Amino acid sequence: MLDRRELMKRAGMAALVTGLGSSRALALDTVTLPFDNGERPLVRYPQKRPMIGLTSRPPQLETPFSIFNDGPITPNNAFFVRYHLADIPYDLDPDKFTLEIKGKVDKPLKLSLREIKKLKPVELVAVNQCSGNSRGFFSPRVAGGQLANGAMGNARWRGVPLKTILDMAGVQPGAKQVTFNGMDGPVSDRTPDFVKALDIDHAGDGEVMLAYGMNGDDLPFLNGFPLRLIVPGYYGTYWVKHLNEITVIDSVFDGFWMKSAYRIPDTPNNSVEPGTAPKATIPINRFTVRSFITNVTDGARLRPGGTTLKGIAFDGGKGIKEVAVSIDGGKTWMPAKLGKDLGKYSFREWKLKVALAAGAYEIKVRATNNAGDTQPMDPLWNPAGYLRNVVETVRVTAA
Ligand SMILES: Nc1nc2c(c(=O)[nH]1)N[C@H]1C(S)=C(S)[C@@H](COP(=O)(O)O)O[C@H]1N2
Ligand SMILES: [Mo]
Repeated sequence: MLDRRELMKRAGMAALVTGLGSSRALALDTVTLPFDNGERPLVRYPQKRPMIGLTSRPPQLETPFSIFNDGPITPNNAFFVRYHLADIPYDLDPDKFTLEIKGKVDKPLKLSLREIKKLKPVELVAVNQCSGNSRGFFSPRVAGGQLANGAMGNARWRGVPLKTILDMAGVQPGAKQVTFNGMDGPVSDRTPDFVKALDIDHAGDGEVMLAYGMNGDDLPFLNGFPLRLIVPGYYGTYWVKHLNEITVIDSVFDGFWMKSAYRIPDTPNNSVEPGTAPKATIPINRFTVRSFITNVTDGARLRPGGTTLKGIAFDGGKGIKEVAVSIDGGKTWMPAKLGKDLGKYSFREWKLKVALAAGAYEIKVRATNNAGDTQPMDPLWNPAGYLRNVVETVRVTAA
């Protein structure tokens, strides 16, 4: 017998499938992102509030930036969506879903969602950020999705450590990497399937996680229902959605999405002279340090007097040590007050009260992590438009 909760879940899923599969997303309005050709439709998808639409097949949705001012956790219905391949498993049945673990293991496994949920759960707050977040601001411009700053989000993930499952399967000596494949696929067989890999030690570090829960709910379909990989501190490209196949291998994986795509220059700060190509590249890995002002937008007019500036900062997992704010274009800096620590992989809120006499201000924010890494005053450049972390500026007038 199905209980009420289970029935409701299935009805919800069915509605979701029809919504996504047959009708097209509803365009509501448009927004203009602050760079050339920045006009975007605001679109509606099941389980999502109006989002900034980048592409529709597959759906790619950016979070409207104002959401980041509401709190350090990004709501599920506002969390960005990124896909590469248009064949998305809209009709997947969570009761039939299985995760396969195979390759260089003693005991290949096939686990149902129910079996995975019976294993001891862990929870972790972590930022997911697309490698190309903020790519639209690159100058000179680069090819790829022209995103503003909304291809990131912070959630409380619930699931099981990947280590638990690797230990159950028994990794064999000589294992080098683990590959991850999800249920989505290419529509043409000339497009390589989306498969990502992590080194065996990283995969088994106890932090990399198989998540089925997000902010106290199931994962939204478009964020990888029913199971996705969480790679804390690492760019979203590794966070494989609709994950159903894990393979332990004894070589370095050479699939397209590791060997050719998602590479950064192998230089000291992973940047090159604008407009040039790097001699050597490595796979993209941890986030650079970033910080944003969330409660004042560029071009805003404020009342003279006291104003509390507020925002968020994050990094690739050392944790944020300090956030400094300048209201004079970077000449002098004041330390901001950090908000509650939700863990070293989370957004960290900051705020600072400043006094603004009538006049024009160039407000900047710069974070430093516990390893001493900080943000450059001038943007760094790489041909794929990754890793953007220049000190952000908003210009306001008090009048
Ligand atoms: N199965 C699958 N997983 C995927 C992708 C994909 O195309 N297919 N894209 C990756 C990339 S590049 C990013 S940035 C994140 C985005 O996660 P989200 O859509 O939940 O925000 O998913 C990752 N996982
Ligand atoms: Mo991404």
